[in-house]
Amino acid sequence: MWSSPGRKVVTAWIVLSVVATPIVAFVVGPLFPPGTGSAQASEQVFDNTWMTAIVTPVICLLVVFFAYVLIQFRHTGGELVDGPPLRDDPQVRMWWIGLTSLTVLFLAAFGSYELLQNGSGGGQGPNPIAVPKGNKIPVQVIAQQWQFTYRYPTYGGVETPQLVLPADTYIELHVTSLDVIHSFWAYELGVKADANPGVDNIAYVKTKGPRTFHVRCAELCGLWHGYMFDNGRVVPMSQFTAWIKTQQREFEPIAKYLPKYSTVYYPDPQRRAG
Ligand SMILES: [Cu+2]
Repeated sequence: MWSSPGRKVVTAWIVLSVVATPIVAFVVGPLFPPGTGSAQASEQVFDNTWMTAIVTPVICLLVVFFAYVLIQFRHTGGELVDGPPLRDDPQVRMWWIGLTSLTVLFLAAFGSYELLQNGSGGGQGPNPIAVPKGNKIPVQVIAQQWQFTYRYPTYGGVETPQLVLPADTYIELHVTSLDVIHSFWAYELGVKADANPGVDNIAYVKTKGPRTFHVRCAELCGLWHGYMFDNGRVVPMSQFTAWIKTQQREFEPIAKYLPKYSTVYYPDPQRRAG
């Protein structure tokens, strides 16, 4: 079936793939971002590891073939003669179409299935289709130029500039904006959701143990976009309960100036009427 150089390329490809794929799957993959700060973050690392491991043999083939071509067709002074064309080789054609189709279809199915598992940490808009089961604590993320504030509707709608979440708990994030487009990116939690004015963008995340995490705006939103960052904290439930009480007390004086909790806000009173 194969000519001798063809066999050499295939052998080198198989050997390289057999060596490289487990290294990618078990050594490199677990180091991928965003780490294991939440259930969704861990799932993202798992998915990215799998998908990278699957494309590793494809990359190995490119590397081997490139190396083969560089050596085989280097200029030696004599006349370079082209080999017979592969274009009409039915076996090459069958393997090429079969393997590439199988790889792409598998990755599409795997990716779609994983996306629908637990919401994957991404914003799903106002009507999410991947809704995790069980109790969830709603937390509203309000973006504005150039900071985030957070409202806790099940704790009297208190609004605070700090993001504190209880550990080992499902959180339902409602992300919105008061002015221009922003994006709420809680890096270590594997959450990224657009914050658009007039939109209630819902994302789910299941926290793990206590930790701090970074929050950044991930959508160019004006002059101070680069300074729109913050730290959030995941704390034990008892500590969270104590913290939310202090927030309620601290922000009590301004509570009466806040609009009633709503999925979206219009700072312009004329628009609020509509
Ligand atoms: Cu922003």
